[in-house]
Amino acid sequence: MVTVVTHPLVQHKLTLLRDENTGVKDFRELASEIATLMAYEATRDLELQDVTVQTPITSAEFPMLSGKKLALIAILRAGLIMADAIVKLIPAAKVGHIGLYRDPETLKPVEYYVKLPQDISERRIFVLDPMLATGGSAIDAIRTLQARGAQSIKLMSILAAPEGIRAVEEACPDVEIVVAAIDSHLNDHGYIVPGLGDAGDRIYGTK
Ligand code: U5P
Repeated sequence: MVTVVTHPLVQHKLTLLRDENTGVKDFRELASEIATLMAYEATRDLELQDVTVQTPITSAEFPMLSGKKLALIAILRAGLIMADAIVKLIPAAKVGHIGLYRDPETLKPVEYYVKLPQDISERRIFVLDPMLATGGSAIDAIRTLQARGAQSIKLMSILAAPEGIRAVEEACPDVEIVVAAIDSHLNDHGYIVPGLGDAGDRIYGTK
């Protein structure tokens, strides 16, 4: 299942994010804000349970989050910005990291770092990577998580290519995908068109 977060605030901020004249500082702020707004949508189905609260006026029942705890899994390095933003909204979430780089020749992901919360099988997991291009990185990260017992996984990407969506849907049919936009296609170098360029480089100013 794919959810596109069409909220006007998200779409407006995404347009600013795409602009090549948007500098590092604004890019980071916008990416964080978009991730926060997307998290609002991606967590819509969290379970609630009533608890008793004493207000200054009276005692009554009110909803609080219940059920499974959350884990945010950042795909390094661009996913970090999303994890940092979302953990502010959900401070009880644990954060894991999966380090992948894309081989420039084969465009296939190479895994170089994995550090995950131990109780990953009991958590609702949000895999975070701002760009879903070929889908290779996301699929690799999802398989790594599933091999360690992960059951409930959502993939959150700010921008996706149709190729990446199809690849994840095929390889991981149980994984829900939440994006802010689906662009036209991938170019020969695996970049999303029209896209926003290399998310990691734009966040960290490395190009
Ligand atoms: N990536 C970008 N911009 C693009 C396409 C890919 O930054 O237009 C980077 C992202 O950092 C992401 C990875 O981590 O490549 C996703 O590639 P893929 O494995 O989905 O092809």
